[in-house]
Amino acid sequence: MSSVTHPIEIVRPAARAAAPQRWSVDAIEALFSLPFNDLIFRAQQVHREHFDPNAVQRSTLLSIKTGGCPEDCAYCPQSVHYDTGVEADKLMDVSAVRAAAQAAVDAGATRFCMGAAWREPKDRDIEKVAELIREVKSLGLEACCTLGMLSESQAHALKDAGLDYYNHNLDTAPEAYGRIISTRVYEDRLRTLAHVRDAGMSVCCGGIVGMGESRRERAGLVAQLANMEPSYPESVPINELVQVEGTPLAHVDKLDAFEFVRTIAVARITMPKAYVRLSAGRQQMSEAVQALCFLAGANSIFYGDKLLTTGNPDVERDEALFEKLGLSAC
Ligand code: SAM
Ligand code: DTB
Ligand code: SF4
Repeated sequence: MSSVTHPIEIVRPAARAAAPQRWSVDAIEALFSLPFNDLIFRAQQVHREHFDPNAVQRSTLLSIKTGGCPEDCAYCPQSVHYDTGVEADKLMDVSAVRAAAQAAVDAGATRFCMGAAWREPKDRDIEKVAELIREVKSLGLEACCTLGMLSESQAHALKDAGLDYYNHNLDTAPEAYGRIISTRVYEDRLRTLAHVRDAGMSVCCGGIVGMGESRRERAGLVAQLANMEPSYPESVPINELVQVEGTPLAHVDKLDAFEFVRTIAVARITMPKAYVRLSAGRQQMSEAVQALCFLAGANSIFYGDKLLTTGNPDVERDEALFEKLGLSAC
C-alpha cells in the first residue's frame, strides 16, 4: 500500500505560530464604554497575568537638545512656530549628560531617556548621540532616545552604540493627525518605527490624550499601537496633554480624569505584555487618579522633577506615593 500524506497533515494549524490578535476600533471603543468597575477589573486581571501588580518601572528624562524645532506639533512648547518662552539650545556635552545620568542612577531610575527637539537628526548628530549612549550605558542604565525621524542607517548606528529603546510616538489617531501636525504625515512616523524594529531595538511608542480628540479617536490611536506589525510596542507612553501657554492647544477642554484612566486600562487590555507608562501630566494629577492609573495597569512612570521642558512630581513626592500605595520600583 502506498503511504500518501494528506496535505492537511503537513500544514497543521497548531504547528503555526499563533497570529497576534488584531483589534478593531469598534472592539476597542466597546472596551472604553464598559462600566468603569468592569473595565478596571478586566485590566487588573490582564495585568496580573503578566506582571507583578505592585512593581513600577522608572525612567528619567533629559532634554539633550531643547527648542527651535521646525515641526509644528500643536501640543509642543519646543516648536519654533509658537511663542512659548522656550529658548533654543545646542546639544548638551558629554560631561553634563553623564552627571544627569549619574543623578538618575542615584535616585533609583533604571532607564535614561534622552530627548532632542529635532525633526530628524543629521548623521553628525548621531555620532555625538552615540557617545552619549555609551556614557549612559557605562553607568548600568538602560538607554532610550527620542530624536525624531530616523533613516535605516541611523537606526543601525544607534543600535550599534548600545541603544535599548527608541521613543517615537504616533500621538493620535490617523484621522486626527492633520489637525495636530502639518509638517509630517503618519506614514513618516510608521517608517521610522519600522527602521527601529528592523535594527533590533525595542520600540517605545504611544500618544497624547486630552488634545480635543473624540473617544473614537482615542480608540483609533490604541488600535494603531495594539495592531502594530510584527508586534505591539514593548513600551507604551500614555501622555495627558500638558497645556503650554503659546501653543495652539493651550486652552483646549481638559479631559475628564476617568477617561484618562480608561485609556490606560484599554492600553493594558489590548497590549498585555507592554510596559504602559503613565507619562506626561502627572504634575497636574491627584494622587488618587495616579493610583487609579496603576490599578488600571500602568506600570511605568517618568521619574524626576522635569520632563523635557515642563515639570513632573519630584522624587520625594513620588517616593511618598510609592510608600503609601505599597509600590516597589523594578
Ligand atoms: N522631536 C522628537 C519627536 O517629536 O519625536 C522627540 C521629542 S518630542 C518632545 C517627544 C514626545 O513628547 C512627543 O511625541 C509627544 O508625544 C510628547 N509631548 C510633547 N509635548 C507634549 C505636551 N505638551 N504634553 C504631552 N506630551 C507632549
Ligand atoms: C513621551 O511619550 N513623553 C515624554 C517622552 N516621551 C519624551 C515627553 C513629554 C514632554 C512633555 C512636555 C515637555 O516637558 O516639554
Ligand atoms: Fe519638534 Fe518633537 Fe516638539 Fe514636534 S514634538 S515640535 S517634532 S520636538
